[in-house]
Amino acid sequence: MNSQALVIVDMLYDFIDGSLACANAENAVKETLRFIDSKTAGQEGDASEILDTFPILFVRDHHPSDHSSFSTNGGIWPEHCVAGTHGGEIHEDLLPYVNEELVFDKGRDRAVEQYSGFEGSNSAGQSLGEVLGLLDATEIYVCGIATEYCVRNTCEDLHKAGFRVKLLKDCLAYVDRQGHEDALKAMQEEGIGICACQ
Ligand code: VGL
Ligand code: ZN
Repeated sequence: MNSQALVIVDMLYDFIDGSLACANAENAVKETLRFIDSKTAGQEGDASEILDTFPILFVRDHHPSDHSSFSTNGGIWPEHCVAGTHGGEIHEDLLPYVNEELVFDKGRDRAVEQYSGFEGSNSAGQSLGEVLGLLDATEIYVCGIATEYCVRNTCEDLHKAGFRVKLLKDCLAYVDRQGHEDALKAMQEEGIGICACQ
């Protein structure tokens, strides 16, 4: 039975080297791969066998081209992560770990901003919380982009839902360094675990 899982939030090209490129993004991807290697060290088999014992779930910002969060539509962000574009794709180095049933899209409705992975759903219509429950995961590592927005909201929802959250602080990228530090501090005060991971 699984008790641990990893949730990777929005490690998508627009947040890495695209329209909303965040600080430390390339490094965060590398550190995430290092973390996965360290968690699964000594295990035989390919990525799919690794996923049987250590599930890895992906959250994906997935907007229509007229999403209300885009500045062209009165929102605060440049156009980003439009469904079907390169900018909305998961970094290629992580693709060996992607299992379609464990990908949760959010922000699909043009009228609604969704920062939390909890608001997304997979292709079967299941939510992140529901699938983590089905996997019997209780301790959830989280990494991704951006600390202040989608990572923070996802961690807070996981924590509220009763999961033990361990945020991997070296595997994060952010819009603003101070905003990142402030978000880490606030999350720690809320009872979310912040860990160095290696
Ligand atoms: C995000 C801004 C807009 C995020 C998503 O993933 O943190 N930030 N959409
Ligand atoms: Zn977005």
